[in-house]
Amino acid sequence: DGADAPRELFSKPASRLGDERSALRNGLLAAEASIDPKYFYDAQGCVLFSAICELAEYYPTRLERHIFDTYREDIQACLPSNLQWIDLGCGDCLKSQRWLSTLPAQRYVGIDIAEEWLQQSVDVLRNRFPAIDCMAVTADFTRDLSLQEALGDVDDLPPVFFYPGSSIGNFARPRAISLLASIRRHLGEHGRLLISVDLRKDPQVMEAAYDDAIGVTAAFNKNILRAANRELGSDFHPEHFEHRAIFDDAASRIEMQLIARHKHDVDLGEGARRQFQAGEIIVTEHSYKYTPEHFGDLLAGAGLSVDRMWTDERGWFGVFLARA
Ligand code: AVI
Repeated sequence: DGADAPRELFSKPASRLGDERSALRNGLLAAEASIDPKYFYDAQGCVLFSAICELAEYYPTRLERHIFDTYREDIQACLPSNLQWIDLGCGDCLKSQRWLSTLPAQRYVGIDIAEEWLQQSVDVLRNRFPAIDCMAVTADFTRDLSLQEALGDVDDLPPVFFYPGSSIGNFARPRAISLLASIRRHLGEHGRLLISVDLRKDPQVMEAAYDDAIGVTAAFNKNILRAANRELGSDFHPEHFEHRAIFDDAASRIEMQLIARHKHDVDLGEGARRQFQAGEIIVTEHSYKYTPEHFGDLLAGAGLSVDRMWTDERGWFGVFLARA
């Protein structure tokens, strides 16, 4: 009955759902099998991801909080004096709450794909900040960011796009550039993009962040197979796969993999089957790690220029402020 289907898929037309299902199945049938990381974030995956953010090994969330807390006033001083705060992938809106307590924001626009959660989270914000005009937009902004109506006249009220958490790091360059370019198109003269990204460091530190000692990330990775089973009617057994995270130095990215423990067959639904050999890999995620210079180049590739950058004492994580 679809009650367990990922929420993001609810309001989509049947044809679009069919396309996404085919894309998922084709990815699993390809010579180098892969699953789009968007399938991580079903109800169980969201809980596991929250747990990842609390792990000793997963430094990005903690460092971002540290940078925001340390430089909040400094960052704020670089933003327009009247603004609308555009929260990309707002989730529970908690990261933005800290900013809205002190920012001269007149409007808040929270954008997320998880519709039910989004309404609730934005209602909480509305109650807490009655002077701010809060609105919720359900959209997969990573594919289509058309916000003309929601933003109104950006010269009157410059938008500050807030894209934290190094989420941009999960996109390869072409998609990252196309998303950043679509943000740029909405900025106007005084609008800004406040975006965070994980920076390159000792590979051991990065690999541990994606392969923690108590196995939360392994559970998060394997959970994607349950999401695939729900979507495709496939019969993956998560315990037949092993979790691995490796840093690919040349591509400057962590690659998360699921490796078949032994040879076995998987029914992929609609008559499709695939045999996995022992050691065969399904790629589930890339998480790009940048130097500040390379992230500046990426922004420049989308027509954005860096105003300022803030980092932690070790230079492990970066917060960038950019303009058109
Ligand atoms: C959401 N995203 C920025 C996380 C990351 O670090 O790439 C997803 C994640 N995957 C494993 N751990 C965290």
